[in-house]
Amino acid sequence: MSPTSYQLLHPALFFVFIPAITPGSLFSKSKMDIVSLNWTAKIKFVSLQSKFILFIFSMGHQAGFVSIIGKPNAGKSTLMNALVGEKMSIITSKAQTTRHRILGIVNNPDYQIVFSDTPGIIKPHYALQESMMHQVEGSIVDADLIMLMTDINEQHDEQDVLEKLEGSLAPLIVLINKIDESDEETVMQKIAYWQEKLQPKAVYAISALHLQDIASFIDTILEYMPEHPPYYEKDALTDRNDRFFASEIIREKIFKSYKKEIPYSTEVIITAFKEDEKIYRISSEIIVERDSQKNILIGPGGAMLKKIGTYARKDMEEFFQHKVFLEMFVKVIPDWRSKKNYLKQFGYED
Ligand SMILES: Nc1nc2c(ncn2[C@@H]2O[C@H](COP(=O)(O)OP(=O)(O)OP(=O)(O)O)[C@@H](O)[C@H]2O)c(=O)[nH]1
Ligand SMILES: [Mg+2]
Repeated sequence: MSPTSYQLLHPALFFVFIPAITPGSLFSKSKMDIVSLNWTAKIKFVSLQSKFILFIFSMGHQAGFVSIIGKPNAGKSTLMNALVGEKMSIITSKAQTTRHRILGIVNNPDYQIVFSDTPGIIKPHYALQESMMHQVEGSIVDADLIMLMTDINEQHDEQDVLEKLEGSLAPLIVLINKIDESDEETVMQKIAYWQEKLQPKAVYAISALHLQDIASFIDTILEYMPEHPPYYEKDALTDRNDRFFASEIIREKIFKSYKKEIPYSTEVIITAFKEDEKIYRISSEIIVERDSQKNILIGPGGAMLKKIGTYARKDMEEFFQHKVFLEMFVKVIPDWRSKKNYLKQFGYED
């Protein structure tokens, strides 16, 4: 989110605009003078006040955006979940699991760090992947700090990732992930490689899956966070709603239960989400591209779909801490991944 859009959301706005509309209420002595100011002067007055109030709000408080980028399957979502301490993003062993930029927010009385988990960087082949790459680009533009995550087993073919970083002025940290699958010598070689290749602010070798010292990780990130008031409410964990998480939970089960083609041809839409006191009633549509995929997804006598439904419902009950009744329907929309009108309808930006 850009600082401009922040100003539209932040409660400080009310403090700024109320005196702007009725300046006399704050400055009774010079009421006549202020009322007679022309509009240009008023705007300048508001702008100065707004800067002053933002300054007061930000004193001693740090806030900023941290973008986690990298190739598919590097472990970006695993890291964000570990840092936020909640399962914000779904994780599977398949590449291109994450399709949206998802914010995970870490709050403390003195700071607010807004992490962006992003889709893995690839060369896009269809409109869905183009939208995924636009989301990565947006997160780079917004970033106060970029964390480039790379898998230690990767063979240095990260050209697509490096191209995305061209022109970015944000400080860069490189994270070499999955060191639990490697040895010390390789780790040292990779650290030297990235240090020389990008001259980042720092290179860290980590295992996102077994992240030990989250507090010192956060301290490191704070070195790059500017003084700024919080961008979101201090109890916010994410920008996404319950419908989004419900659809992601179903998508995760599909990614885990089927081989190559089905997961990538599938989208999940939540068509109804009714929060009754005793039970959440959730209806969903699973979209595939062809009849043959629909048959595979449903399985003989509906067995596969039933399995996915049970598996997803249990996870939802844990996530929402509420009983869930889940309905699933499978629908075919030929080539939906290449059709911009459907992508927009499914929540993918241009
Ligand atoms: N051994 C090991 N596996 C890891 C580590 N971090 C993540 N993984 C595994 O790597 C796979 C991919 O992890 P994700 O967090 O989904 O990766 P991602 O970068 O978000 O992937 P995309 O969303 O596809 O771009 C999963 O099977 C994780 O369990 C790690 O530190 N060590
Ligand atoms: Mg991911």
